Amino acid sequence: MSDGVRCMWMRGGTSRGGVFLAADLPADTAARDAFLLGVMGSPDPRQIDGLGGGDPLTSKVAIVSPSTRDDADVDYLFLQIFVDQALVTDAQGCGNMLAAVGPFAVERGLVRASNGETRVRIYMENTGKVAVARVATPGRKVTYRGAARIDGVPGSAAAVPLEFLDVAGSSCGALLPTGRVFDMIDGVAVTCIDNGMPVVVLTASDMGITGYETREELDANTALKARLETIRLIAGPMMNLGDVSQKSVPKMTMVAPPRGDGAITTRTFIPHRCHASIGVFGAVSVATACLLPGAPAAAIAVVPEGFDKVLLIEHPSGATPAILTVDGEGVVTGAGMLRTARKLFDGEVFAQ
Ligand code: NQM
Repeated sequence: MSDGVRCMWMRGGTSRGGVFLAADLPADTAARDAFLLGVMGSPDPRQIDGLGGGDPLTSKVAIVSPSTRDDADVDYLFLQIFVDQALVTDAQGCGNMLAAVGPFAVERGLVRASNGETRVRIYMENTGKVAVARVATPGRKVTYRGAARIDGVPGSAAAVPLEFLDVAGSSCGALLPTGRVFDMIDGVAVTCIDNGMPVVVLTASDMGITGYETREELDANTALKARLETIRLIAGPMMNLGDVSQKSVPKMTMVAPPRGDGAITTRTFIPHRCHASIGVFGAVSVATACLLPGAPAAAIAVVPEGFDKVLLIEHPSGATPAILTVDGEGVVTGAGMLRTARKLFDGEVFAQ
């Protein structure tokens, strides 16, 4: 048995995973990844010999260190630990685990708490961009208790508002990496977009579904999944992501007209399982696609007026409010989202 490594297990938004100080993990990437696969119990669909939970949304790691940058307090590296493959990827970020990073940084003493609320500037190593998290710190102590609710998480918790600075093209080099608002791939009109997360947005009806199916129904639809993967593998190089067969990006979001008072309904594959809700940067990217004249999503979206817009992105377990700021030309200049987080366990974790 290996020595234990200090780790905080946390829920960030609608995700869950291990949060580590970089200094506590092996410096060698291969040794680090082998250790993390052991922690999660991968590869195994049930992750029975680890803490992973058998779902990509609960098989996540955040690695945090003090930042040497002037514009950030801490650096955050996100790692997706695949469930049923021995794969660890840093090719995507995660805005849900991001919600756990601010509280963690304060708890571990990397950021000094203010009385009331503490701003934590987080450099996201995966994308080279900065986010600002506001952490509730009454009496200079992190609290996870509060009245904020997010769909996909029962109960309420302290709000962790997130603000994203200039995230367009963070993985693909441009908001629209193909230079077009839509492309035809395998006979389907798609928007290849990256406003913080590489996403292929396509209409559910073009894929032969309504877009209102449950996560379980879609996960059982092998023909749909094969078609989505065909499109994804073609889209990857077009989005400057290279061969994406071993990567968790781009995400595949099928959209349909809103059912409730939202802007659009979504079903997202991340990329081989259907998301229980939608990722944070995934939602921001889809919301941005809704604002692009000529994009398939824009044709069915209901978009609010004004320069500061809240687009409710409907998903299988409710809706996620993506906050977008647009300029006079309708170009998205800022984005944000309200999340919550919770400390679940603090201690040492072991891998065989
Ligand atoms: O898009 C899942 C999640 C995510 C990523 C995924 C995320 C984001 O919900 O910023 O949060 O898309 O793999 O945690």
